[in-house]
Amino acid sequence: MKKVAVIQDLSSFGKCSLTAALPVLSVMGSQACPLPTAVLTAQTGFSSYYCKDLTNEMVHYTDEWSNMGAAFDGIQTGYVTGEKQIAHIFHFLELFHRDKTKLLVDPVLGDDGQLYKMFSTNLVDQMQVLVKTADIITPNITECCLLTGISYEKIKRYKDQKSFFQAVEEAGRLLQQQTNAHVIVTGISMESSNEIGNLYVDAEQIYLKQSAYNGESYSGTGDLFSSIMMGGMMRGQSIKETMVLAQQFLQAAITTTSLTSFSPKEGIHFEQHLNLLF
Ligand code: PXL
Repeated sequence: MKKVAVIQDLSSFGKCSLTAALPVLSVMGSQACPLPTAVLTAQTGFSSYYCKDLTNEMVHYTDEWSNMGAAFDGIQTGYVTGEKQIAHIFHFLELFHRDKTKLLVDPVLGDDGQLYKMFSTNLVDQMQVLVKTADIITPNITECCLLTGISYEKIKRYKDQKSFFQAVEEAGRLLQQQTNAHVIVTGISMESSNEIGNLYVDAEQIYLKQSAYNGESYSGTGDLFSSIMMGGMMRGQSIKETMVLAQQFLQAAITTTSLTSFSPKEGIHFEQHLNLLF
């Protein structure tokens, strides 16, 4: 059985990070080994939450797992609480990132053109180094802009679809060239559009897949997406094929959620659709 180290926080409410990654990786047939970076009562989009930062505990996982002789087929990183955690991730990678290990970095930094308020530009600098070690990166447009230095406002100013997608393509291509990774730019949508897409870019190809969109931004969808990508890689599925599967899954779960009064910050009703990933 393939083993994936999942370096992420555990948020009790919000259906994101580890609460998204664990069920997805399990149903897709991999063993998920969580390295919890923080424990939160709820994800940071809630008006109030308590966060126990576990930065200083991360080294124990690295040491103990190394002493056990643990090895991973995949390593997945997501939300971090600060740049010190990225330093621990580098240490972890020195020990566990082998030639055959697939490393997925979801550079969780911001949304809607804004760096999340608890993050510093130092963190962006460190993330720029981390993404260069990855096999696959899954930024949204904001994160792609923060990592490449491309202007988010300039991309959003395009009002015709063709120029907008061309500008996103340019940003995705630049990130691909800077990192040499497989890049998927996620959650691409023009203002008031009823479609949302993901753009896959590697050294040879570029592929956009769009789905219907209800205009809401739900907690955890990026984490579910990146976990599905990791699950697919572990099963030997192609990135394109897995990306299409991830979109079908998210669309089904979002449709179910939109029929309820669930608030977007609470996440999506993905549990009853996990069979799509089996
Ligand atoms: O979904 C990304 C994420 C993960 N973990 C925490 C978050 C967020 C996004 O805001 O707050 C704690």
